[in-house]
Amino acid sequence: MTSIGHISPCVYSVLAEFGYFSEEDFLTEFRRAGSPCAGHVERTMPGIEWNTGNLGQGLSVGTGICLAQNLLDRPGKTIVLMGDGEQQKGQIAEARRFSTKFGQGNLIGVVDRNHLQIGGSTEDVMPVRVRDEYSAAGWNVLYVPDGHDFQTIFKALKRAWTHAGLVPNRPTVLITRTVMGKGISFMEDKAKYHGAPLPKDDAHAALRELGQDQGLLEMWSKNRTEHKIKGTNKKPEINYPSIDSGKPIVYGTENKTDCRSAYGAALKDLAQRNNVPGSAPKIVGFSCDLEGSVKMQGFHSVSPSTFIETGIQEHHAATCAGAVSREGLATFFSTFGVFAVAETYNQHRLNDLNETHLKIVSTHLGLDVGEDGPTHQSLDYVGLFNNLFGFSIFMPADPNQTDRIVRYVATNPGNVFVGMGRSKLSIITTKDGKPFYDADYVFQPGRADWLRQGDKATFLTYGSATSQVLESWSILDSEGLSTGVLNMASLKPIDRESILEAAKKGPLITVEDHVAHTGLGAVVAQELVRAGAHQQLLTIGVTHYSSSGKPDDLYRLQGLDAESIARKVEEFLI
Ligand SMILES: Cc1ncc(C[n+]2csc(CCOP(=O)(O)OP(=O)(O)O)c2C)c(N)n1
Repeated sequence: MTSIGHISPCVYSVLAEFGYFSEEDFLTEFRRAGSPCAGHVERTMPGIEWNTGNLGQGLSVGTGICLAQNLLDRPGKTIVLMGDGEQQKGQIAEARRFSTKFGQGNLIGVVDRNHLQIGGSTEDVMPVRVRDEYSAAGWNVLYVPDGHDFQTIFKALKRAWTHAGLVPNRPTVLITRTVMGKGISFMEDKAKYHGAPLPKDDAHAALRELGQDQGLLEMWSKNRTEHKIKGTNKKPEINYPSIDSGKPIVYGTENKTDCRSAYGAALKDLAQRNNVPGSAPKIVGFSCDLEGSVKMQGFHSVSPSTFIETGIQEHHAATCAGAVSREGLATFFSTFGVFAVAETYNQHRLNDLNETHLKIVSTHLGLDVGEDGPTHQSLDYVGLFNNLFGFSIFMPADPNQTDRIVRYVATNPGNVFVGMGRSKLSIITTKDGKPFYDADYVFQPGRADWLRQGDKATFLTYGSATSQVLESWSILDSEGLSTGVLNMASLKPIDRESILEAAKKGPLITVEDHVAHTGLGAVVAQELVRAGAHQQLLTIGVTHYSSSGKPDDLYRLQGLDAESIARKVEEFLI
């Protein structure tokens, strides 16, 4: 595992040497459009298992692989190569603690201690006491004074591998002292050569010092110009377990329940069926010190060894969980919306590039968070996850739909964001008062549900807002205004056909507990324009940061309560 993705020329050279691909492929395609041979190591190339480049995430990936190895009783060790400037990243400190807590004797870190980074000396840019920090986190620390001497490196690696004389069940790090640019006198220890291609004269001088043929440079330049990019990407294999989805839990209309409790109950049931004592587990759950709030206690109690408490280390948890999800384990990552979405967006982006199968189930979304106030009211989850090409977005409208969605995502590979609010909700019913999402309901991505039919206009909504909209529908219905209600629980993929079907009937009204201009309203507007459908659209959502307070009061202040929605719709339609 190479955490410093920018050393791709070095990694590709070694892989070419070992026959993973030809030297020709590497030297003619490196960093060129359409080629898998990217500027930072990417798993499109044979021999690479994880795309990196965003520094600080690789150690978390290594801990994830080790965790899966230990849970599945798989032999082997994971070696993570890191830079010394990279040690400035906070996520590495998170990963260090995690690895110690989980007794990862199968993890070996290697730090390339060249004391240089882009801006110059690591001591000037931002000093880090690398050895002390690993030691303080409980790691075995081996110092390699000459990181250019293969025998010394080999001995240290062997010792780390066999754990000879080291504290057992603890990860080990090798701090290897190196000199950047080693072997080319004028480049040694000079930060200005970091990441910059050599001017032609310098390149010739370097070849001379290395005793290489001077014609090499021109030859490969010519080869590159003449070469046609083949663009042959390695096809990554999907490693996802077969999961028994169990039987749906149906919540009756007599009580209000929160979606997060329904998530907790479904996850516990899935664990009981799939994590059977005596055989390899299939489901893992990550929490970031919010086990009770995200309702993971049931899962924890029935599957303690696969309940992974990471502490308040969301960046690490997001990456580590992503890595675990690629190792044949259905992996859930749960925390509040602000931490599961905005706080860890870049980690999820890199997970997505790595085609993980992460199930982010986020509670506490929207103004529905209530009294915790604006810092905790996540309002951008649809907008942000809509940027990540591989992620699906599902927002259940009630506990019954939550149960089915959680079972669906557990049984299917791929990255998904499942979001919910905090409050207890009424069960969504049919017009005659029966649970709409009953035992026969099967969740289908890309399919919206007509909760109510009407001919003057259609509401499009999802998640916690659905209950408000159904109340608005009743108000308008009692006043003789016939509207339809579409529950768009699958926001990505979106049900284009239902949107256009609704647009044929009359104006559309989107209602959401989300920033009004980046959520469903924006998606629907795009779909209408794309299809050339001429229809009016009213977007109702959150328009400014709110305050603390009861969700109903916060909704009222932003015109998102049932009465205000009904009045806005009347005004809009008249
Ligand atoms: C999160 C992040 N910030 C900034 C960069 C840009 N960057 C690429 S390499 C580098 C310096 C890395 O220094 P170090 O870890 O010491 O590696 P080395 O100097 O040995 O190449 C930086 C800042 C990045 N890739 N990722």
